[in-house]
Amino acid sequence: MRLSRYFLPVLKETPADAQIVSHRLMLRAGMIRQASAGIYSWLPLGYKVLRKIEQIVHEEQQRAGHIPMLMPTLQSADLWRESGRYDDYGEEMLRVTDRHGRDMLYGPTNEELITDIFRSYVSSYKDLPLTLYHIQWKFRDEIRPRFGVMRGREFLMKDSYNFDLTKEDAMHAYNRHLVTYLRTYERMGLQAIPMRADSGPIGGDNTHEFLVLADTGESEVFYDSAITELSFGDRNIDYDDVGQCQAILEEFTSRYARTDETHDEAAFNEIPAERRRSARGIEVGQIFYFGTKYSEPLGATVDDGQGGRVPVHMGSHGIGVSRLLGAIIEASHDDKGIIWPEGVTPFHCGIVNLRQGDAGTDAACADLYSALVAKGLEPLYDDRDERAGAKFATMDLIGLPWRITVGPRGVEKGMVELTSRRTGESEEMSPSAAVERLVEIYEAVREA
Ligand code: 5CA
Repeated sequence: MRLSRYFLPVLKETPADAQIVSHRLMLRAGMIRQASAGIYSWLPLGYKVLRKIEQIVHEEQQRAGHIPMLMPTLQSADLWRESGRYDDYGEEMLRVTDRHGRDMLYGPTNEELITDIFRSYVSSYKDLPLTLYHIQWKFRDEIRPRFGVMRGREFLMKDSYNFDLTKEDAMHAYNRHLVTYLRTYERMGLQAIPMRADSGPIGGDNTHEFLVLADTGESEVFYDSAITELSFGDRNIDYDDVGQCQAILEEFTSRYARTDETHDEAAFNEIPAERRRSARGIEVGQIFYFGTKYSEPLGATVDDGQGGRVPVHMGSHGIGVSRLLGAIIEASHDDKGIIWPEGVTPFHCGIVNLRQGDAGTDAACADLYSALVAKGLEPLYDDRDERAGAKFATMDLIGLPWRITVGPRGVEKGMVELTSRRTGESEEMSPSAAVERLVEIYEAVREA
């Protein structure tokens, strides 16, 4: 993409109403624009990152055998009356009436709708286990939408739903989700710690939230610092292997880590004092096992193979896809702007032409651009007639992890400069060496 043809409305001024750094940077980098309180338009740069995050979520869900589908945003109130949640959900649910006077709602979550689909088609244990998921917009009429995409009213969520014959099978689905989440967040350059939490309006006793530690996080958390040394890394997982998934759950949840709702001071004080931490965190996902809470009232039963019919055991598992943009920026930025991890960057690298209009640098940039595209990489070429300082500032603000600078002196020697956004270190090399280096870097990311 050539910047002169792109739509990147960066802001010079720091928006006064944005309280946290990720919100400020998303506005300044022209990624989002507020449409109304807690509701945002995704401008091209923000939309690109959102799609990258979705892609990683899809890949990791499908790797574990979970099946993608899509349910609507508007739901009929009748199903929610059947489960008993229509009244319980309270003012966070946006209720609407259609022209026929039928009660509808903008879905805050999808347990009822998916259970209705399940009961309509599945009636035998032979069709289990089954895990379906979608990535869809949700609406929660939050009393205080704030911090940009962190606490929106409209937000994008990945929600999966497992259907199993027994509690044991459903717990395997729970553990399997935990494993997929560890991998998913690491691919986005995040450390997200599973913590014991409260289940709120979704229900059930078994639940973990995934928290990214950040001073601006809305959740208060307590944990054993030893947990931050764990990393999922490059493990080969058999998602059908009950023992393997269970072992990973134990490895990642055996240390004390809880949100304030379930915090237990006595248990916390058993951790050696030097490892006790209280901090703030951003909740980027939550997994639940709630048994037959929805299958029973909605009559989602299966033949159990022994002549009886039993309600299925279920769980639901969410990832805050749009919130993740904010979380990643909170975890990865400096005073100049965003620093995207390679896994989610909107463009693989920037190209800065230091002397636009000069035949030599223009031609070198055009060649470099084609060479990168030929290798499947997507560069953002700043071909505007701007000062070098302004071009660097824009690149630093939007946070592409790599920048290639092309200037007249370098071009004479057949050299360009490759700069890491994270370390600020630059290296002079030939254009083809720069392309090869980036190919290697992004191949390693793709394999992750
Ligand atoms: N049905 C379950 C799991 S699918 C559910 O709704 N879980 S949840 O309430 O925990 O939401 C899942 C994730 O969505 C949260 O962990 C959080 O990352 C994200 N989320 C929740 N509310 C908001 C919000 N107002 N703005 C942005 N993201 C949100």
